Amino acid sequence: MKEKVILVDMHPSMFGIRARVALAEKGVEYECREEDLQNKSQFLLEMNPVHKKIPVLIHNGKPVCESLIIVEYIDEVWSDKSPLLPSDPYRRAQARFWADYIDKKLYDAQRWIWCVKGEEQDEKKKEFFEILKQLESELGEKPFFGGERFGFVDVALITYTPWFQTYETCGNLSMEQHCPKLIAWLKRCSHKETVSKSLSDPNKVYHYFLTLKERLGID
Ligand code: GS8
Repeated sequence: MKEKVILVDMHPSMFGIRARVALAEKGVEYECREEDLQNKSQFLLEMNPVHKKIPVLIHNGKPVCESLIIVEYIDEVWSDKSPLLPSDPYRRAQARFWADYIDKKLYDAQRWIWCVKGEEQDEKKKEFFEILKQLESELGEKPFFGGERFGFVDVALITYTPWFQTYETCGNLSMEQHCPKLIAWLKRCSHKETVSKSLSDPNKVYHYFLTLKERLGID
């Protein structure tokens, strides 16, 4: 049977990137449906009635929601190529731990760009870099979080990297100065075509950020 794969996505957003990278790693062809989150389609509401968020992967008519669950699903279904999660149960648990850490800690911490100013912003920024330092320490001397190979944690974290330029502009800072190991890791990841073609353009991300800020009335 010919596979039918659809990805409901919205380009400058973070989480769709995870599904894009995983599908590219596996060489899966798919149809991308770009969503307008200000005017959600009936299709999105039907495919993700609980959260009503992108990304949603629809495989032969069946929807899968939540980006990390989508990545695991892709890894299991197209298991013959480029494994993302380790086969060893302990290493698999560790990979899930770090991906969960990224989702629980980093998403909130990077929100300093949205609303807080002055001392509060400095505090939040400090927390943000502490989390990135923790991730650098987990990376250690390995080329990728997955070890010699690009894997699940790399996919989980790569989604934030098109926002680095926005963090730099908003915080008047250099990501390379704060976390040189992560920047070197990002360069290694970007050498992979599966990654470079899936990442959002940082300029478009920054433009999207400014538009959204204006719409929300944040200065
Ligand atoms: C988060 C998805 C999400 O926030 C995941 O898939 O990992 N935990 C989920 N999606 C956003 C766009 S990305 O910023 C979204 O769809 N927002 C629409 C809304 O909140 O109404």
